[in-house]
Amino acid sequence: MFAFKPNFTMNGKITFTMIKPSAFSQGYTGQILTMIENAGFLIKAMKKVRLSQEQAGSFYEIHRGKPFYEELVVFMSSGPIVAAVLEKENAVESFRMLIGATDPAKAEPGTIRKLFGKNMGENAVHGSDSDENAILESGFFFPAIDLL
Ligand code: IDP
Ligand code: MG
Repeated sequence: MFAFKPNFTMNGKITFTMIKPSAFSQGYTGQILTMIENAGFLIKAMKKVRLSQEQAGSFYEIHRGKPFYEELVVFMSSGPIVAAVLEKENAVESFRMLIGATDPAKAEPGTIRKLFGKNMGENAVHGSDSDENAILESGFFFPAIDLL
């Protein structure tokens, strides 16, 4: 019949992002998506969703036990987010450059976190830190078929 080959997920060409509740509620979604597209990323999948505390806790499982974990889980479930899978060559590193440092105060001028982040927690957007996590995080929100 037809062979399902999600090849693009395996070759460093995808990353995963979320527009966090603070940026979404302040009306920055359009501007952030425009910056992402203007930087050469193709949106492969996207949706607005509200995470439960349980879902947010599970997404950020890797940070469980860190001092900011509870605050992060409460914040990420405090309102709607936009989750998206992005495609570009060298996607993970390229996107981390576009968003800037975790702390908006330390982010380079012109980066998304510098422009739209408030503080270390409410830093406007998420970006995957590795190809492996990009695939895991994309799969948390989207079935593979949505990425074709
Ligand atoms: P990253 O988002 O730049 O990859 P991580 O260290 O993976 O940064 O942390 C995940 C998220 O947890 C950050 O984006 C931020 O929202 C939150 N966070 C990280 N460190 C702190 C902190 O020291 N205080 C409050 N929130 C933090
Ligand atoms: Mg991270």
